[in-house]
Amino acid sequence: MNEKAISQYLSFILRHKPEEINLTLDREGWANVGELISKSQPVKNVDLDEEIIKDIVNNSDKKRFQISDDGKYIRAVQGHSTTSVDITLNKLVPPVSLYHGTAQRFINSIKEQGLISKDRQYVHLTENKDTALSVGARYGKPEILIIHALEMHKNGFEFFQAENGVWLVKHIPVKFIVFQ
Ligand code: HQG
Repeated sequence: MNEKAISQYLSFILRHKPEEINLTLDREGWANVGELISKSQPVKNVDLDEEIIKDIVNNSDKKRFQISDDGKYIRAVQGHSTTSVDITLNKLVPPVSLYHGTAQRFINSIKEQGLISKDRQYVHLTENKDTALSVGARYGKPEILIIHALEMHKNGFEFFQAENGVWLVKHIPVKFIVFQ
C-alpha cells in the first residue's frame, strides 16, 4: 500500500468508520496510535507502524491529520461524518468571501436547497480557489461557488475553522451563494 492509499484508509477510519476495526474515537476525534496500528492488520490487512503514520501526517498536502503533543494519539482535523465525534472548533469571523468547489451536476439541486453537509457534519469552504477547483473535480466537471461569508456571519450564521484552515458551516442558504 502506498502513502496515498494509507492516507485514504486513515481518513476512512478516523473520519467515517472507526467501528470497522473496532476502534473508539473520543469526542475530540482522537484515536490511540498503538491501538490503530494493532487493529488495522487483522481486519483490513493494513500494515502500519508509527513511522509510516508520522510520515503521512507530516506529508499530508492538506494537513488532514494531527498527532497529539505526547505522540500517543491521532485524529483527522475535519471532514467527519461519524456522529461519535464533536470536535471543539474555533468560532471565528470569516473573510468577506470563501469558495466552495462542487460539480456541475449538483448545481440545480444546490440552487434549490442551498449547500447542505450531506453525510458530513459541516459544509466545507476554503480561502483558496485552486483547492476549491480540485475538491469539485472529485465529483465531475468542477464549478466554483463564491460564498458571501461575512454577510452570512452578520446574519447570525456561525463559522468555524479547523486546525488546517478549512472553514466549516452547517448550511448555506441560496441567497448567500454566487453561481458563476
Ligand atoms: C455537494 C476534502 C446537491 C457538495 C475537501 C459536494 C473538503 C450538494 C458534495 C472535504 C448540495 C458533498 C469535503 C445540494 C452540497 N445538492 N449537492 N443541496 N449541497 N452538495 O465530499 O465539500 O481531500 O461530502 O458541493 O478538501 O466536496 O478528503 O464534501 O460536492 O475539505 O481531505 O455534495 O473533503 O478533503 O461532498 O469535501 P463531500 P466536499 P480531503
